[in-house]
Amino acid sequence: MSRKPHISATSQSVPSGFARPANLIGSAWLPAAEGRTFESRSPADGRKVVGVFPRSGREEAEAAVAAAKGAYDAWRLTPPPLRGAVLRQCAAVLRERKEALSRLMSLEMGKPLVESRGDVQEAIDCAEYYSGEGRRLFGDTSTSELPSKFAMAVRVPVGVCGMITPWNFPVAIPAWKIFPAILCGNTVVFKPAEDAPACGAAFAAALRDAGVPPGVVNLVQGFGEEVGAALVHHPDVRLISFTGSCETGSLIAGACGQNLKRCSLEMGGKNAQIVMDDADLDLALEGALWGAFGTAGQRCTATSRLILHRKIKRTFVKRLVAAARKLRLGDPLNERHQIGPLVNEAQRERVERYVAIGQEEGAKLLCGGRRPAGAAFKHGWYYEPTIFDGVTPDMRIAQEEIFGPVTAAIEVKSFEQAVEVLNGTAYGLSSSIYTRDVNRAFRAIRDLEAGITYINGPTIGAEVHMPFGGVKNTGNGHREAGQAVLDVFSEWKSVYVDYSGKLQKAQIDVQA
Ligand code: UN1
Repeated sequence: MSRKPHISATSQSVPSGFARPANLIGSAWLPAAEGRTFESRSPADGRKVVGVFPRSGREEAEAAVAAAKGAYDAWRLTPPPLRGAVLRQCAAVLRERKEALSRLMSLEMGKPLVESRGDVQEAIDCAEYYSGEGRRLFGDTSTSELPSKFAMAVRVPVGVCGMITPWNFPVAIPAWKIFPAILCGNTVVFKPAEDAPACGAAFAAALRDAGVPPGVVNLVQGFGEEVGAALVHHPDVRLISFTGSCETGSLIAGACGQNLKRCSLEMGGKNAQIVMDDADLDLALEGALWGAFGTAGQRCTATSRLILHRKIKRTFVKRLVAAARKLRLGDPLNERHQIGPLVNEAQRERVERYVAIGQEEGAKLLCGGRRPAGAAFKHGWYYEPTIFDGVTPDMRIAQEEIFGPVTAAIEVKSFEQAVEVLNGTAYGLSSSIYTRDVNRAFRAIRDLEAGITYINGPTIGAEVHMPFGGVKNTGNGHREAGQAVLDVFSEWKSVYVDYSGKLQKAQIDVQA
């Protein structure tokens, strides 16, 4: 592979130096130690090279951890409002570069431009939200059981954090990990997905240009088994925050468990939208289309099951198929297009395997189930929006995460059965119900086993000031975003100040 960086013609609107083909270690942009590289290619046209990036390993990971460790004390001692001011600058730089970053994203990972803009906006929202946190970062003050004694709990940083992020939200997800982490006083080594290295580099460059001090955020490009594993096993990395597959997440959790490292995982989903017989069907239809086929179904929150009341099922499915057939597939940089390609060949093959499994299991393929024909699609990893009917809850296509534009319609007789089916998978990220009955809506809020429940909205659409994450195999009990993520990126320290001037013994001197 060539070591010379190459930016293709379609990325002309991306300023030079914007997505640097190098690691960021301290203040230096460096190639991989042995000069090894890997390419990032556009999923819309595999002939286009987006850039060539350092294929790093243990040595680069160690250098980045050392830089993060070196920067830690000065950053930890920087007052939080000043750390917040740096985040405000990050928001400003990201806003300035929003269009260029969005174009780079559509080119590199294939989602339509309008969605890429939403991804960058989510990062801007995060930077703004956590910049305000610099003047809060509240702890607790409490009482003491002893006289002339004061008790409080304060947040302290954890140390060096390793961030391992996916390609499907290549700016938003790094942002919602890195911004709260550095606001809390931690320093970071960031390993972007190997399918979105240019986005990772452009994001890291934006942070540096915004004034994040050297070493506070370091970037190491490369593969999970090489860089990711080195971070997970490094004794100076105190925390791993990971978003990705359950298989990788469980390996990370095992290693972190053995090394007594903090670890926050966001993994798969098998999200469902329930449509009851009293629902506004137009609204539910729009929600299902966006939820199932937005980002070509490559979201952890995608609607991969539709749980439909039997009274509306036929009409609903018929209308959904008609609408899905009208979705415009094509180059994600062309604003007319609603669905871009899948991220890479392996992902398309995975989707194809699941479509074959669905057919073998006896589900009825109503539309899609194939690659679109035509010259425009020849060099990209496109796949048509696919709807299965006659799916039963135990089928593999109703149980396993596909991560593509495939949704499975399951018929139910009642609200109770809908809840049971929705809850009947190993995952629990997002859920949705369309109904006009307020009692049912509240029962759904109470009974659906998921980290997120939408009433009369699709399964996608999380906002940055709300906790994000899931139950069961979707996570390991943590939440990202909102106030909740502060509990991931800080430790609680309890402080007792005894101003009585004598030894006082808790539980012994006073028995309440
Ligand atoms: C993901 O699905 O990987 O709610 C993250 C949403 C986005 C975040 C999704 N704001 O769809």
